[in-house]
Amino acid sequence: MLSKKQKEHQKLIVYQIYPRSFKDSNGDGIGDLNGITEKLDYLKELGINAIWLSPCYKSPNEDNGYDISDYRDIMDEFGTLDDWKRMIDEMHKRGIKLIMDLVANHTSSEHKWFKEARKSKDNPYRDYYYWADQPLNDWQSVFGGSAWEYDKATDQYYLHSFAIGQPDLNWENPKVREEMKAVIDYWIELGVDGFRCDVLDYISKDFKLNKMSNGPRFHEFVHELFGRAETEHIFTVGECGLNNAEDIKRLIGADRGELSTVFQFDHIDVGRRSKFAPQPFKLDEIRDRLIKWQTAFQEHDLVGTLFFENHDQPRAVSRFGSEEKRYESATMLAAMSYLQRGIPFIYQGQEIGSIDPHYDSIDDFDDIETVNYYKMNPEKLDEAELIERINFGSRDNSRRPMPWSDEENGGFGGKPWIRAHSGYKDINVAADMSAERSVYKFFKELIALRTNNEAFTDGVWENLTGKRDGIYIYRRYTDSESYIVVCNFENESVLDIDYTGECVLSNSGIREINGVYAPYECAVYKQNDCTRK
Ligand code: TEU
Ligand code: CA
Repeated sequence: MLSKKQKEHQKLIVYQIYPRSFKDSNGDGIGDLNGITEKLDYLKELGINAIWLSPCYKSPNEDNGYDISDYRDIMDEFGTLDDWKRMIDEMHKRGIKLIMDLVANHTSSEHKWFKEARKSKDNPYRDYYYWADQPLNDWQSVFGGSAWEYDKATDQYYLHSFAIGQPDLNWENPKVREEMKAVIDYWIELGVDGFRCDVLDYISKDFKLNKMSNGPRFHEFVHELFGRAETEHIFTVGECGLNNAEDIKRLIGADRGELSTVFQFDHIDVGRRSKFAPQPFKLDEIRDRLIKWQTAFQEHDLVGTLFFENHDQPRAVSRFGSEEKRYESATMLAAMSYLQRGIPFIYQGQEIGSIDPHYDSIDDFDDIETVNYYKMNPEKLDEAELIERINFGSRDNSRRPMPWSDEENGGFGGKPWIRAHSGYKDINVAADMSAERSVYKFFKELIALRTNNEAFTDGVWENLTGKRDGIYIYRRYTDSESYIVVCNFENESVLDIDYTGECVLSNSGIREINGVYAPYECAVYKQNDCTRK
């Protein structure tokens, strides 16, 4: 049985905003908080009820806000704390919750703690970070190169799991944990409803077993942060690379006082053993992993997350669907994912079926991981091939300014901080909303279907796929309602699917019930037989 809280969480429909690229309200080319406030009616209309806002704190932007120099204030380009207060107020007025990004593993090297720490070995802030005379191991930074950076002032190395400008906090130091609790409480005081916790499993390292994340004190630290009266009502989702149901249960089990849920990447890691190099894969493999985790979470009374995209990932249509059959695959992927058991997360632009853009020059990219990869060129590729790889794997794929219309720069605002999406004239909010086959409209219908029927929020999930390739069929049901979701995720027709009933959602107009599914066709049927197993 799920707890009351877990049941509430299953009703969330979260929309992720990458603020730099969402809406520029004052024409300086950078998305901002007032821009978000302007667009709340658009989001309300879509049907979402929570927003995860990627970091909006003060930052030198080496990693676009994931390098924080002041946890308690707003980045200048994004506005002021007053703008933020107005924004959250307007969200709450519309019944939309705000989930802030909590980057607890590292600060910016421009944070006052680090500026102090690097001054001298006996500085009171020294132990807020990891220092050593020599690199303690051969750990590699996620963005390339050694994770240990030499710092001249004190002739020692410091640890950074990500960019050089993102030194890792030393969570073994109780003062660091106190600081982070105070940060959490500061935002709770100001009314936030939750936190998405960036690379949370990195906060405990295992120097003995040589693991950068998920070290021996991980659960203890998370419990210390979120197992408190102050955080009782707060929704938390951890970005954690856990890959086994028992481990996940230890983190998000209802009785643990740790997190509400986690992001796992198993399903989208298919076909991408390396970030920039395409690998052959079959969508059946993704389907099988979805089934595996649906089964495990249900068995263990856990609530998971449902997503294909975020600000680190390519667009799902380009990676898992078909750009030629954009409408069909964008909508099918949405149905396939979001009607399952768990909490849907929609990434900005996904609701209009965005695809990956394309550019010919490195100058049109900004992401630190991409730029590092270009500079290091680890496989010594020629320029053309390197640029192709970057177009394939760059995190900028999903970080282009949100195209609101076909006006200059997609109606985003001023000349954007990063080149506009190469395809904004064709794919933009205004065009999609008024199209006959509108991805937005499908998302809206799908969200309404999910929101208004308990079978999807709280019902049992049952796999009906059988042994066939190319399809995913599942049922969601309670004692009083039952729905069958049929997804053909291949670019081929499939035959002989005999699930029928009243068709309540489909991406092919009104379905004739003939058992044939066109490429990327999906349909949801309401059934009369609701027997709970
Ligand atoms: O990303 C965490 C991360 O570990 C990587 O898995 C991710 O694959 C990375 O983007 C490489 O492509 C989080 C944030 O989501 C990301 O935007 C930040 O850059 C990173 O943490 C550091 O804070
Ligand atoms: Ca702006």
